[in-house]
Amino acid sequence: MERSLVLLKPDAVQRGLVGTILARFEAKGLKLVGMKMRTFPASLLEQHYEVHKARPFFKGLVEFMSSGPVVALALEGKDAIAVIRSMVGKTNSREAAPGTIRGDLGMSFSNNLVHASDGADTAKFELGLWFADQAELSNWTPVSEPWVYNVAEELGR
Ligand code: FUP
Repeated sequence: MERSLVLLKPDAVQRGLVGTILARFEAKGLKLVGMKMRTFPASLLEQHYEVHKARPFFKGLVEFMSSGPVVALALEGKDAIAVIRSMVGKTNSREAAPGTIRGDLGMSFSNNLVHASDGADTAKFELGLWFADQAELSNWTPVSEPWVYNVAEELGR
């Protein structure tokens, strides 16, 4: 099982799309293991987007992401990182394929509703940053798990 960090950005919260987006992840079969909502400090966003520090859009991106409440999610599943990235779609919502979150719900490049970890190393770094306290993460077994996955083939039980 893999874990990924997902952020529902200020535009998702302002547009009342938190439930709609979360429902897609739940319906897919991803397990919610962490969730919190807050207006996070710019200092956290600067660390989160450190790789983009030298880019011209960095300042605006940090300002946008710290401008209002964000919902941070930790989601778990088999190949969760790649599965979630495919559900989110291309960065520019206008180019994102129909059926993806950005493709179905957005029209903007920068106000693109969601962030999702893009690889194993990034996920580890981002989960450590946003859910530094392990007590904020829930280890639990959904009753649906043996129906979401094939027990012998995918859960190895
Ligand atoms: P993504 O992985 O799809 O979230 O996109 P990136 O990590 O490449 O970029 C992070 C965020 O910066 C994007 F969600 C939107 C914003 N961005 C811009 O505003 N302008 C750019 O040229 C590139 C990214």
